[in-house]
Amino acid sequence: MVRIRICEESFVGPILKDEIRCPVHLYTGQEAIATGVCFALTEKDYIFGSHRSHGHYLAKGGDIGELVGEIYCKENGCSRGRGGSMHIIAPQIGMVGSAPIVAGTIPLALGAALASRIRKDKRVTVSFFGDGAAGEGVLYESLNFAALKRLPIIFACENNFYSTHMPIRECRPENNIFEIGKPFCIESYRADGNNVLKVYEVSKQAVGRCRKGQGPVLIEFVTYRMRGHVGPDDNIQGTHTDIRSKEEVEAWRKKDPIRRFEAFLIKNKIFRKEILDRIDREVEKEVEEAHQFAKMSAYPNPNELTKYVFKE
Ligand SMILES: Cc1ncc(C[n+]2csc(CCOP(=O)(O)OP(=O)(O)O)c2C)c(N)n1
Ligand SMILES: [Mg+2]
Repeated sequence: MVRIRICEESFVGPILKDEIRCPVHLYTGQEAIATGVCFALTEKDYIFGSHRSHGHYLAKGGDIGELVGEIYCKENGCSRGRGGSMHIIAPQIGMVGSAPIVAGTIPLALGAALASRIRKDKRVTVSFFGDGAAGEGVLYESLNFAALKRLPIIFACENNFYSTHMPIRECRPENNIFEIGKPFCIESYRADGNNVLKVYEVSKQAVGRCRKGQGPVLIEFVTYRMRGHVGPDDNIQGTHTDIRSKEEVEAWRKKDPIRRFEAFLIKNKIFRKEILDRIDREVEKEVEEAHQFAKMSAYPNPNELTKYVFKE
């Protein structure tokens, strides 16, 4: 969680200075979800992300230098600088890909789960998406198909109450995303997405069900993003108080998943504060090195624009 947080926050300065030019959707505040879910998976399992997927990539074990390289659109990035922040991929560790078409990766995840079912390889696939994707028809088609074929897939919805600047109360009559699995007879849960232990607990249970061939699971993780929807040009600092009141943001700041887990660790004498501080220093160094790695690299050669494009 600390690695994700410090890495995400390290982009704010370069975004505001226009050194990072692609749209960047920061995951600050939602770290417990990627971390808790991926901790319940093995390296062989698959995950698919969305436009806000740096955290998913890192939690699955993606290389931090290649992530930062990609966000600077450099040749040494994980998509060789062709994708930028919203096209993050590391198939070697099961991060099969992310893409910004809202709900667009859900049917891709479904296909991966179907492949696992056919191959009997026991892999579990997680599809991460936001509350906004719950307004897209393809999610419901995918739920139906997954249930019908009892596919080993977890639909992980990160409900942060906003889809760009649209509050969920303006686009759903009830804030009840976890209930959408029920008409398809899909085991469905709602969990506190800012409590990493709760996220892990429910994910472990869901992974167990999928592994045993008991069919798909839908989990709604309730959370909040601490930054604006997107940078560099759209309120990266999260201060659109006309959309999200200061009181609302402050109330969620008190539920910060990292601070909460740190308090738990200290209270239960698992870690001392000095150890937590040392982790912060180590990660800051690692992130600094990742930025150096990114800056060292060239931009992709324009003549090689279509080098990795699929051709028949
Ligand atoms: C099909 C489609 N419609 C609209 C957009 C524009 N868009 C980009 S992100 C976004 C909001 C997504 O909200 P949510 O799924 O809740 O994810 P969050 O940004 O909160 O993580 C929208 C509408 C898009 N990328 N794709
Ligand atoms: Mg959202």
